[in-house]
Amino acid sequence: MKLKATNNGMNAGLEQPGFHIRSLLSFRAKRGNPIVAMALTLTLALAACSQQKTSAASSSDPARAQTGAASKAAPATPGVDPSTLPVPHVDGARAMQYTKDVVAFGPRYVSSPGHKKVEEFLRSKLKDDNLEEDRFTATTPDGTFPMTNFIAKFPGTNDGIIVLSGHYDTLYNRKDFVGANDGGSSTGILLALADQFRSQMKNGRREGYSVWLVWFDGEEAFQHWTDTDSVYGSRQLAEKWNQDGTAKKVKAFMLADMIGDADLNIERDLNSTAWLEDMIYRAATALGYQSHFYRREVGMDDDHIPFAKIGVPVADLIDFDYGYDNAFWHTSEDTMDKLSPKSFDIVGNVMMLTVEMLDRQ
Ligand code: 1BN
Ligand code: ZN
Repeated sequence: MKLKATNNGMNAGLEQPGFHIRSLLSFRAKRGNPIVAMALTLTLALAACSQQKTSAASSSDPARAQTGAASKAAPATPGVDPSTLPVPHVDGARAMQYTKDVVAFGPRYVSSPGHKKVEEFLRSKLKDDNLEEDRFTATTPDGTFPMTNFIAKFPGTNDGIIVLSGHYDTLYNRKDFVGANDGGSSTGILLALADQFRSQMKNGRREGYSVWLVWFDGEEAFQHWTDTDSVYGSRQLAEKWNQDGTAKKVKAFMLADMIGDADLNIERDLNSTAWLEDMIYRAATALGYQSHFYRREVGMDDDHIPFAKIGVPVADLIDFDYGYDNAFWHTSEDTMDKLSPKSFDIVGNVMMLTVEMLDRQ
């Protein structure tokens, strides 16, 4: 069963490059309208129902077809029951502190002093890990710039790689924008996840797949979000991994973006791979966090798309309803006071449990 949302013009202001909203009813439910409250009940029931759909059933969606992510078959083995796995304990307060440290550097746009400081910060926090710096030069509408993706590698006993990622840059030349949620929260949660994977290492390996944590540079557009002015770091790395054969080894790619919002609602992204999104929902449900997941269906354009285009299974964990009508997004209001350690707990633990599920596929 699927909720059919019609666009009657009420959400017209939300339509923008990179973002396409599908579930109007569930979106409007946040606003406290009584009709919408009824719709919410219906939406939640329908959403729960839709979770049982197979990935094949939802792969007819044209939004999925555009990335090719839908064509990637789900793993052949039956899914592991997440309730049989140990409960993960990602430290949300620590993730929040990392985010606060990063935000204190000020704006982190490419070429800014804050950008250099966050790069130094990543080097210092990851100094004991196998850290690779993927340096490249990006051509943007404002000229060419050096950029760097950071990759912390935690080798595993299984043959294959799970990528967990986010971005650390902020909007170009915006001196009033510190991106606590947008760019800050992804940096912080990945550092807290690094703490977890570091503690799992025995004789230089973790039990399971290799986990690679990636902090992308240049996610934000320099002028206006287009295919050529956005996601510079992920486009560069996807191309590199496609060329050198790494992409074929990637079992799953998860992106965390804007996950610190105290009012956490992770979208179901129609541009992500259905079986991986389903697996994430099963992990969230096992941990009792399902109310924070998939109230809306959206089509997101973000750092996962370059990997979807080369056939890697991807999932974007993003809350794109940040403040009333997403009012804090890309504004000077994107500050630490809007975030909660609980949201970092939720997303961190769900990502961790999903990794453990993938390990056992
Ligand atoms: C997310 C956070 N994005 C940028 N900062 C991606 C995006 C781009 C989302 C355009 C919607 C529209
Ligand atoms: Zn942004």
